[in-house]
Amino acid sequence: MKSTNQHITFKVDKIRKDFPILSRKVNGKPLVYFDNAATSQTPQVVIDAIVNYYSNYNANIHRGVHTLSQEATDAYEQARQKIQKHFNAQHSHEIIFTSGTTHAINLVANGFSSLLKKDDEIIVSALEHHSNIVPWQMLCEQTGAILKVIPMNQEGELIISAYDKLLSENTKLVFVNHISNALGTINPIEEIIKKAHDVNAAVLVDGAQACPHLKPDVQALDVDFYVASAHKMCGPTGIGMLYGKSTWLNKLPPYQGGGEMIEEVTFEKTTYADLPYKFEAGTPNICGGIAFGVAIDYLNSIGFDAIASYENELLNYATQNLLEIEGLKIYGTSPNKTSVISFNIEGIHPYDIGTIVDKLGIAVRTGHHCAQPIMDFYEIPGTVRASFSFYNTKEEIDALVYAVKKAKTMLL
Ligand code: 7TS
Repeated sequence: MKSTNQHITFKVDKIRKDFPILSRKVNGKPLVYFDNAATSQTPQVVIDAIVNYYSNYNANIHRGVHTLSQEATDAYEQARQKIQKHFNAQHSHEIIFTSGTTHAINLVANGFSSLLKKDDEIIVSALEHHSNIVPWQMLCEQTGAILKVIPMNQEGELIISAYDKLLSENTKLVFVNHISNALGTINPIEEIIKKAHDVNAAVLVDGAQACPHLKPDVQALDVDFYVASAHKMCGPTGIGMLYGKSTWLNKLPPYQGGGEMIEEVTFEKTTYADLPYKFEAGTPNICGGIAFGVAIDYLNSIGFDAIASYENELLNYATQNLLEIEGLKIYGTSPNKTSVISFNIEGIHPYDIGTIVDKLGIAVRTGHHCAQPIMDFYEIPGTVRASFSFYNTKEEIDALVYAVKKAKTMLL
């Protein structure tokens, strides 16, 4: 991301007070939370929204004439509209609540099982999280479609010239993440979408890692499907969303059958509800949906330009300081990346570094990050991943650098 000087006005001390968990200690040290790519922390306004829901208007939605049910229904549907506005979807019924990114991807993959035939081609990228690989492999097994992979280079970028060669009139679907969870690379999704559309293929973009850092405009992108999880965006777990162009969502069959998703049921034939309810069988995560809307309001109150600029500052600071440690190698060196640093120290297993830095209160993720093909590409078992959010500080990065140096001295 491009650097600007906007961080000067970024009031991180004030922002940190919004997050109660940031004042706790871990192993006797102040918590340094650098596992934001796995899940973000929750600001008090979101916690309050959850408490308020269960304290004051907990009820099932879309079915009761009573006041509580109407209040809950209104709040849930208002959250859908907030999400629509945030992603600039044309219609609110193009926003489907799901339990998260994984659920949203499986919903689309399942829908395409009736639209694909043998030898149709599906393209994924080498940078995907397992949740954007395995559902498509399952779909290929069911339909006889063929999975092709856009390769990556040493910097952790997709090789677009190879993508050009994979595209053909047989390509029906392209799936790519907006930002890689393991390396932080920001993929050129505008170009990927445009090229797929040139051969009439549909595109699903996995925005799980992008949405905490930027504000996607689904109409400007002209993307067919865009998916995200609230828990990486300061919202709660168990809720996420699928954006789909209504033309596509109308074509796809329902994912699950049950209450809420029907128009009329008889034992002879059932007709399905209109969008979005066709894809929302059963009692949804009502409180989660409402809290997701509050999390989006919170992020917008800080502002995505300010977030991107400040996080870029943290990324540059951490990159420079970590690279001063001899033997430390960073994986994912694209100039176009977000605030994720995946690294190893020669001769040390990532798990051992993770364990020692945790003793000093620092939370990082270690392992393959559900992106084994990337680890296979670099021929490593995994990495240590530090992922920064707008509530992190340079002092916390200093603590990480100190802890990694200490781990190195202990382990080598
Ligand atoms: N896609 C990407 C790019 C992700 O990073 C993740 C989760 C998912 C999909 C799945 O999201 P879920 O909310 O349905 O679980 N990524 C990570 C991670 O990097 N560390 O823990 C979870």
